[in-house]
Amino acid sequence: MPSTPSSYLVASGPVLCLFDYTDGEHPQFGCGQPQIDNYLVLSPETLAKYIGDDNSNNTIDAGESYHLQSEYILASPGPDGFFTNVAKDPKLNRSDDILNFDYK
Ligand SMILES: [Ca+2]
Ligand SMILES: [Ca+2]
Repeated sequence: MPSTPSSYLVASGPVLCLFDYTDGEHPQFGCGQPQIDNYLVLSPETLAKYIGDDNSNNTIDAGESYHLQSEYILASPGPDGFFTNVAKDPKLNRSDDILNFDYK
């Protein structure tokens, strides 16, 4: 029986994914966890939440909505200068990040 490849909404490396989070890495520092915590890096978990993964299982399930309206993502950290970290703000209530789609 052939195995089914893993697939994710947001990932990087040898997996099937819609969005490779390394595309948004910091040009000087990369996108590991220390960089996500300290620099202008949008974490894969936060990006998945913005896209519509409300239960954080990295897929769009029944009852969730895919928020993108184009084939690309434009993201700005907004006036505070940092991307929201969904681990610290699970409902994104305090986020001032700006994206090219409505995520709320
Ligand atoms: Ca989900
Ligand atoms: Ca922000």
